Amino acid sequence: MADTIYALASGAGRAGIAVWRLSGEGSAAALTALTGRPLPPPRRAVRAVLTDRDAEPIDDGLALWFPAPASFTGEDVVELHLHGGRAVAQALGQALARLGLRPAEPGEFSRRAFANGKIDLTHAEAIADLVAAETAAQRRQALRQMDGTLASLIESWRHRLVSILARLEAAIDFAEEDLPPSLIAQTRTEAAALESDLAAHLADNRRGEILRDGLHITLLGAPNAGKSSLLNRLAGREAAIVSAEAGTTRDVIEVYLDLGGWPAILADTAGLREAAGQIEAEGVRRALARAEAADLKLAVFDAGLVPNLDEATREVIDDATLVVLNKRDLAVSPLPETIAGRPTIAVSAKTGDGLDRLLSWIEGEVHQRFAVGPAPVLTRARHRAAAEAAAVALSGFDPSGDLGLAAESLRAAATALGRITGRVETDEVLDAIFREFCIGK
Ligand SMILES: Nc1nc2c(ncn2[C@@H]2O[C@H](COP(=O)(O)OP(=O)(O)OP(=O)(O)O)[C@@H](O)[C@H]2O)c(=O)[nH]1
Ligand SMILES: [Mg+2]
Repeated sequence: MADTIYALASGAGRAGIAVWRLSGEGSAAALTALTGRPLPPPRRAVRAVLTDRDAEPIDDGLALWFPAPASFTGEDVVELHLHGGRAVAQALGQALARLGLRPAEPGEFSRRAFANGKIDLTHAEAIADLVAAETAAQRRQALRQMDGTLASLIESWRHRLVSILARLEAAIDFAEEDLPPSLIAQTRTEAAALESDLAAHLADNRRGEILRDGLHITLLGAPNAGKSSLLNRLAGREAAIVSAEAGTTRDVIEVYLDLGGWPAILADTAGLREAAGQIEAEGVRRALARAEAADLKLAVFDAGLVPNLDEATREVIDDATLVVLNKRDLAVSPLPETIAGRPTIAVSAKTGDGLDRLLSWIEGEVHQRFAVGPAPVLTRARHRAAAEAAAVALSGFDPSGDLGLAAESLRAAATALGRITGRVETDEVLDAIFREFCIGK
């Protein structure tokens, strides 16, 4: 029998109300022991005066009883709504421990719900994402996934695989001379259609993952171009040190932004140049490494130096770069409209001129590149790896050769897809997934 577990499901610390959750076969006995009364009717909130075994009062609150299997975990569950305070929490924890319950591990409730077939893995992950969501777009994505959109997409792909497999197996049963040629042709067409659907979802620019994890934007430019000043302006606070001395920023400094619902991590970096010392050289190395990994780059030039443009900055410009001409207030020459083929935007971090335009430009780019449409998307690297493995297996499908081998590649693809929803998964992988959850979930 699995242990009966308990946890504070609401946030820790002082609060008007704290919600506790108990799950497992011992939940009912724990509730009757704490209240000294029979079990209340299922799924109805009832007043509950809780006392410890030596009749020491714990708190006066509400209790709900969810008998298995109609509960979140699929086990017997009790929910207690008590006053949120440290002393109440301590007294209840002690009383529950004495009754033989143990504190839940992070994600243990969700894991039990998964084990009991109440939710699939993508649903469990969506709950964790919803709790962690910090922007409106993240919340919407988590809700969509919780609704089962990703799971049903994956399941529909699996069903298609299974139906191709069924046809192929029928073909295997025919004697070679009786084999209807259309049967094999059909499996080929269907496999190719599925392969291209998979490819279309894999070529989604990692939208779902980026929305979940945050978009990485990196500021790059020559020393003194005003990168740190821009970061402070965009963040609305003095996060980075600004000075007239070239080479002020050495390490990478990050701030978090909400770009119209998109969570973004904006990184300030050391100015690009042949560094004077070891520390600065390391800073430049880090800046370039960040640039490599960034989803979007902001290349910053000093407008006061136009027409002389910093060569090292120009070199980092690519399709994922927005070009910013800062210090517009100091510009003396006409400013170029494009640099390295990319349009420029002129701003002044000092006066604030052009910053609203810059911000909406960044938002527009983000939206255009990564906006998540209504179609479900892969939201984790785990999903992508499994879908890629399925695509690879499927690309090996060749019904004109050995039919047994062809069937094998379909099975391998189905297994890979099954990993996403958790149909096929090892304990080790499940441990890693649920460990990320908070306690009480
Ligand atoms: N006039 C004017 N000065 C600016 C502007 N933006 C930044 N500065 C000044 O330029 C100098 C350098 O600014 P920083 O933001 O430290 O430049 P940085 O690119 O971070 O420099 P490093 O960290 O050394 O690479 C400071 O004296 C800023 O006050 C601007 O738009 N106009
Ligand atoms: Mg700086």
